[in-house]
Amino acid sequence: GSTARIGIIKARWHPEMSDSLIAGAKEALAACGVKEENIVETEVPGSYELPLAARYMALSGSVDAILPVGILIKGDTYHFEAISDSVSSGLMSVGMQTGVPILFGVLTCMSEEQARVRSIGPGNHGPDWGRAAVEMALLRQSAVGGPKSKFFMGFGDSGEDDAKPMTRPAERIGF
Ligand code: DLZ
Repeated sequence: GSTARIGIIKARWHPEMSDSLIAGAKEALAACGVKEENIVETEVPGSYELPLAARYMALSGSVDAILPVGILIKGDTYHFEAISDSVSSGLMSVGMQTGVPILFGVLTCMSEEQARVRSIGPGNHGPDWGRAAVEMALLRQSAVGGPKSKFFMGFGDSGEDDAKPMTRPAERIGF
């Protein structure tokens, strides 16, 4: 993962659990060799905002894979189902439209207890998501080119003076 650039977007609801998920994901990124300076982090008010933020980040060209992290917990109304459905289909759609891998780091739980078991302690899903992000980042690099062909448009410092529009030589397309 030493060449992988990973974006993490956190939804601010249920912060204790989302922070634990992100800490677990970042431990896995480090174990895979992802450099700290190649991790871009931002946050949004809630899970509903994750797809658009993921789209902005994907279009910035600054990352090879994005891990949106949110926790949705069912309440008394249909709100949970509506948000869960739109967030999951929205994230998939961003990945398909932009070609930047978008992980599904959203817990959709029937109770807070279910969410705690999956976010804090040995059941933390964050490390799995981190490893999956690295695998997909490398898959993308092998398919469309690595960091040197980045098209940098925002989200922090590109880290390169010569950031330029992505070029895709024919020999680099494909697996
Ligand atoms: C409004 C709301 C509610 C009730 N519950 C959650 C939740 O459990 N998890 C979460 O990430 N966000 C929640 N939100 C906020 C919405 O995702 C969204 O941020 C607001 O409706 C503003 O668009």
